[in-house]
Amino acid sequence: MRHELRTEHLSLDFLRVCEAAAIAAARTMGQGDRKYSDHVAVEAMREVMDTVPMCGRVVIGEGERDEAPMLYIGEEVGEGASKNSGNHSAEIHDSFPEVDIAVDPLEGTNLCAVGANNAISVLAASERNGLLNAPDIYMDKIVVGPSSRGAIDIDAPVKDNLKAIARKLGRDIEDLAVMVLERPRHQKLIQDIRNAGARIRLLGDGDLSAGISAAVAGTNIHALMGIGGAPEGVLTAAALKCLNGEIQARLVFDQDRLMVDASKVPPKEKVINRLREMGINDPNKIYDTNDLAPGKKIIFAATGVTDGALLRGVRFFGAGKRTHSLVMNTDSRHIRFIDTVHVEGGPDVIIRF
Ligand code: VTB
Repeated sequence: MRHELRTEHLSLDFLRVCEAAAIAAARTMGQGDRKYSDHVAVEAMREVMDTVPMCGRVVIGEGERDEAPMLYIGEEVGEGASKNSGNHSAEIHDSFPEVDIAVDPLEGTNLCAVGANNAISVLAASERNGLLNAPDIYMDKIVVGPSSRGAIDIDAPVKDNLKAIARKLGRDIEDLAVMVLERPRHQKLIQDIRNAGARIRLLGDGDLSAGISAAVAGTNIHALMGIGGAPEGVLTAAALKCLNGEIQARLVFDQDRLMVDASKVPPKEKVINRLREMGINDPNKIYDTNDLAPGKKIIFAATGVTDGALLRGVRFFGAGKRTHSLVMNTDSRHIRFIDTVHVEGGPDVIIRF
């Protein structure tokens, strides 16, 4: 009989998966080779993933099967992935829970390559169909924490949203700090935020960790606004479900609006056809947290690669390494910040507090 997904049980398995990816990526920090950093994170994540007792299916991964050798969309992962390999009987395989997986083994490849803050390894999981199979295109997002839930509207003027957030937080607009990816496409957004009087933290990369920070009080970040990746939007939504935050989002495929290299954005008609194939009939739909992560049982795990607002980066020392992670799920009211010492040496190794 197939077991149902027990989030508490699998959470620590997914922690191991993120830790492995973060350690591998952190080893390459500052080497200036973002592709290599990503590659080692993917390999490490993939390897540990197969030790997780589940029948996993990648819904957000490294790309389509023909462009990604590992963690491609549709790839089956976990101990139950292949009935013919491994040491388990078919009966045991069938008992593993069915899990959908969204991964970003190295969110912020550039950040890792230059040793900048906020690179993380991330994984979200849910029961089948609990995470939107979002295309790898751009997405406009606005993310806020629990206090500002219900106050934002992605179609409203920036100033109105900031006013509403400030009111909910019991402060002035001038006291807000908004995170925005530093990109030419955000020139107007940045100007609008400045005109409204709020403060801004421009990000080189990594709007996923910024979105999580916006949902956690005490980080001194009150919102994330602007256009980043759609897959990152789904992962953010998974985290927000556990943190009671809110995201509103909409896919963006207009080359004029994106102001990125034309090779990065396929023609609009092509994208719309592709979306239709994926079951997305209204390309202008506004997604909320539950549309992006509809799952009833969601697990979210992230490990810091480089230091960040929320998580410390991997530290290496003579006899091992130390990682800092965030692990949470929608079932239990536990938000775990986990500090792990990975001991490598023998019985004389000294463990520091
Ligand atoms: C976005 C953002 C990510 O890369 O995908 C961005 O969501 C890519 O945007 O967090 P550009 O094409 O404009 O560079 C990240 O910042 C890092 O992967």
